[in-house]
Amino acid sequence: MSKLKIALQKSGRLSENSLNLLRECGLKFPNGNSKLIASATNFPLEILFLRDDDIPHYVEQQIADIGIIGENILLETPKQINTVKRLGFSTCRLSLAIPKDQELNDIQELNGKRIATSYPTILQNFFHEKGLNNSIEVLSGSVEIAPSIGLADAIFDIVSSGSTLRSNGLKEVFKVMDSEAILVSNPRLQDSKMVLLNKLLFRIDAVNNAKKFHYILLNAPNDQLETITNLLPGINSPSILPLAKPNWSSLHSVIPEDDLWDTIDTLKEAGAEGLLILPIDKMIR
Ligand code: PRT
Ligand code: ZN
Repeated sequence: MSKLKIALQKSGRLSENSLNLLRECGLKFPNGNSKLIASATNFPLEILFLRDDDIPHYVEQQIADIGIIGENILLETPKQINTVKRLGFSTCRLSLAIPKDQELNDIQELNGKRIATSYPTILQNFFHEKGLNNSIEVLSGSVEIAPSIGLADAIFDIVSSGSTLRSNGLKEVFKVMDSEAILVSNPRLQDSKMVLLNKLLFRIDAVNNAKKFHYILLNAPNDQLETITNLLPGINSPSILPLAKPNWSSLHSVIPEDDLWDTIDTLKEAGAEGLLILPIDKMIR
């Protein structure tokens, strides 16, 4: 049977998260990525370890069928490949930054300034949209030193915690876009590979849905069950089991991660007691 080939970053900010996702999907493969190619032992999948910038080209040329990259890479060098799923890890933003002792009240004030970046296409598109005319200094790395050495007035770069900007005397003044890891695919996959991709996507959804919810068990007086059920509708509806204590029940459901603590407060006010919140490993709706 033909194997689905996935291109992953060999070493960098996407590598560990990408491999972890595959592991959470139940795939087993040799540890360590010192080799350039590895095969899963329990799924027809071959992993190619590459530099992230090369992945879109390999997927477009069908050397790899699918790949995991930062969204920013694809926007910078668009290719004939499909974005199949947003993966929610290796998140960052691409922002404009200026020396910290300067002020910028309006983005229009950047007009005519020199901006250093490794992402000229994204930046040019943004300037075009805003009607700005700037000269762009394209650098392949260490963009943040450009203002201090007199190469540029501002920079456009990836920001995560912001500490690189701060330690180079810069401050973020405008976020142009957010980015996260995405799963991309060649648009012309054979049917047999499509079956494998769909199988993998099903597992990724189960893993990612599980991260958005917790399992909750609680006890409540029967006269409060309706209120509590409305607060915890669960996947379909909660399970309710009678307790040995008269007129009390145990309710099992799922609770979204997003407003976990606010919901817990409301549940307590509604009379819930003995709440247990547990992680979910996989969730299939
Ligand atoms: O060697 P290879 O070409 O494969 O890797 P790379 O060095 O080009 O990429 P890598 O590993 O640095 O980043 C891969 C992808 O991770 C990027 O394309 C982004 O989509 C995403 N990502 C998430 C980041 C960051 N966070 C990040 N913080 N990419 C880069 N950075 C850098 C940024 O360039 C800046 O130098 O980290 C610094 C800023 O970090 P903070 O935390 O100080 O703000
Ligand atoms: Zn790279």
